[in-house]
Amino acid sequence: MTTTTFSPATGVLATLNLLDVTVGGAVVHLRLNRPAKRNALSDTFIQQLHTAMINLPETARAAVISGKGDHFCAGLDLSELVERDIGSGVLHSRMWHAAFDAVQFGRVPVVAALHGAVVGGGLELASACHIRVSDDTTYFGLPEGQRGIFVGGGGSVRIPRLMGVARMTDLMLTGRVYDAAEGLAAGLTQYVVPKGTQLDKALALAQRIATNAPMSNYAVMHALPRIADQSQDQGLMTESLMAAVAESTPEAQDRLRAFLEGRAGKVVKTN
Ligand code: 1HE
Repeated sequence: MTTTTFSPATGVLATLNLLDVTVGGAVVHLRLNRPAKRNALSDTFIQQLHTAMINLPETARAAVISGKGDHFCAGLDLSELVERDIGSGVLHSRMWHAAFDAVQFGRVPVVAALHGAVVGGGLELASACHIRVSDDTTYFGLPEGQRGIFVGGGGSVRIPRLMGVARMTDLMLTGRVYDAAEGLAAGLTQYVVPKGTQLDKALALAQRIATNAPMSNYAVMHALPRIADQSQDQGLMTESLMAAVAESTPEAQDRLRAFLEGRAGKVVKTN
């Protein structure tokens, strides 16, 4: 159980009705707030998520995204799709890309706290986060095939990087649904915890992440996925540049000195 007190966010974050944003120290908690529609992602919802991600408080060092109600997220709001033409379909998908890029490549690492349905665009959102924590009610699916559509929120780019093309193809072609344990084995989620404890676990991880040096977190968020997309030769060069930037910050030097002087924690096994 987290002991940090969370208070309602101020400024533009307080004006968002589809996201309930609270702040506890260096951690921001964004809760999807449309439980009657299973947190289905309407255009306005996506815009508000984008707005939130680019307006996190200066003091934020990590964020958690969770969902209100019995499910994390039922994906795209299907009621808005029915009459979309080709041009607006492209723009709609690009709007999702911009919002989810703001999650993945924003200022702070984001932990997804998952429960219930994590399907379609809900899985696309979860895959834009940096770490996924699921409780044992969580299930993962990509029902786009049954709805006659395709992923459009970056899922074809991000989800294969977690679970591989073959598994994603299986989910999309057959309508197969993974439970939490299967999601863990496939790489869709990094933690599975007992029912109802996913938010506490996610907040605890976020609090731990928030204690890292910001430039180390930045390197993990921004350099690591790009290096993974580069050739070995280019990746090694990018790594050297990023490493030099991170280790030359005063914060890194203070932390290295603290370890050498016996003032920093040792590496211990935690869950
Ligand atoms: C919705 C949506 C939605 C629920 N768009 N309204 N996503 C899907 O294909 C998943 C569709 N949803 C479901 O399969 C189920 O709703 C759930 C398994 C997630 C939850 O079931 P349940 O029994 O708890 O809820 P429910 O009774 O099905 O839904 C409650 C209400 O939410 C109901 O509305 P109401 O006015 O009748 O109360 C539902 O219509 C509404 N609702 N899900 C709109 N998705 C960028 S491309 C991304 C592509 C995709 O995401 S495709 C996958 C879409």
